[in-house]
Amino acid sequence: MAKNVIWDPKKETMSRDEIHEIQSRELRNVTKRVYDNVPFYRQKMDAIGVKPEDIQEAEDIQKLPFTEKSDLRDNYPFGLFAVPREQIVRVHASSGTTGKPTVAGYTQQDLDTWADLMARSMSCAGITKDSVVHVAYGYGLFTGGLGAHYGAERIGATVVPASGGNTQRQLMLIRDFGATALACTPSYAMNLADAMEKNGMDMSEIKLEAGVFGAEPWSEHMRDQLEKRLHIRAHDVYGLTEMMGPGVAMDCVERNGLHVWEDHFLPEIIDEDLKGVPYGTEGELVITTLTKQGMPLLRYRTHDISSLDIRPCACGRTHVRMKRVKARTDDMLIIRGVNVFPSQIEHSLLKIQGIAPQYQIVVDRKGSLDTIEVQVELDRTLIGDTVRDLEALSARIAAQLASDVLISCQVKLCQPGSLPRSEGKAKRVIDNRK
Ligand code: DLL
Repeated sequence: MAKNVIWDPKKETMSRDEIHEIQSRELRNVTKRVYDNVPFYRQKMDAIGVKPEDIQEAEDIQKLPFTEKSDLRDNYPFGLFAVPREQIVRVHASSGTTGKPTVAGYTQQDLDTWADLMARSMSCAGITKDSVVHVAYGYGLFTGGLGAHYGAERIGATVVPASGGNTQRQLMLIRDFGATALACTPSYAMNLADAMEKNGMDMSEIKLEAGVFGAEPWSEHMRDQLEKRLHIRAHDVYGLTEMMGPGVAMDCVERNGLHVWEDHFLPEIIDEDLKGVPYGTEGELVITTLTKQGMPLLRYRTHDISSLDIRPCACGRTHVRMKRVKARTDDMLIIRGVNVFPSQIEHSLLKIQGIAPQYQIVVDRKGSLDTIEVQVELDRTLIGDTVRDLEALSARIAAQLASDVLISCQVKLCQPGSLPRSEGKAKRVIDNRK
């Protein structure tokens, strides 16, 4: 097993009582901060008759209003900042699928906290000052590149700020600079693995040991594949622009859930009626930023589906673990009345031999009937197989999907390398009904 590196033992292994005390204190502070400085929150709290004095303990969070993505859009661009614009030293934004981007503003203190939390997170993957970290997340408004960059620098590692794109050059840099850790989306890591195989790269020249992968849902099967193909330990890092960026949570050597850095974030899981659910129950993840200065958010609805696990972790960290995010509530497709998550389709496909983990889901409507086509690439080793073999493979995939996902899908087998590749987050679903 990999070495258990803890960046900040004092903060990462403190007792649950200490965590509770910090959370209660910081929740009091942040509630007062937003009530005094953000008109949006003052109005929201006044509307439900809650005053900052009503918030004393962490449990009082349930009295506070939720924040939605649409609230950020309505207050675009800087309406939710809690400090004068001159104190904001950086902005990031996430593109979103429709309309205006979601904007986040950081004070110098926020950037400092972020670097620390990314240092904690990357240490979970065994990264130390001796590591060479190749960052292939996009740099720019997207938080992935700069987030990973400052975290690795804080650790004292050698950072290669490659950013996204130009896969051939990335491979050359990974080999020639002796990268020991790779930070990018899991789908891009898969593209790099494909390209290494296609180029016939000598894997003994590649020194990679760890991957810091996130920004999109990925499965345990995908983790297995990435570990085998890149000869690494693949770790899951979670985060979102609204909270900060990557580094809200990260899985440790145990890889049995992601530790949420609870001295800075207060996570909750809610059900469809917006009520809190017990530990272990799945629902929507809601997060409150406890220490952010630039743009603190109360009870932000992430729409990511997860659950929380409070049981002690063998790594020694005491911070609660969230289950890896397999899907978002708004990713759910309703096909002929059946709820389908793209991650279920991925999970099903990865069980089948002979296909590559590259797929796209095309949803359409013919007359009044929804149709779903799953396009999936053939494994390179199958090129030259007969039409009959391919028909049998197609039928096997359709049967597996019907049994796992409970709907009939058309299956289209595609040539290796023919489906569009992304350099950042993969676009798995094309829904032509919209
Ligand atoms: O994706 C921040 C990030 C960058 C995280 C690099 C990890 C690594 P946004 O672009 O705002 O921020 O997208 C946030 O991406 O609500 C999830 O739906 C999804 N997401 C992020 N990390 C994971 C993960 C960045 N590890 C949205 N697993 C979130 C599953 C993830 N989904």
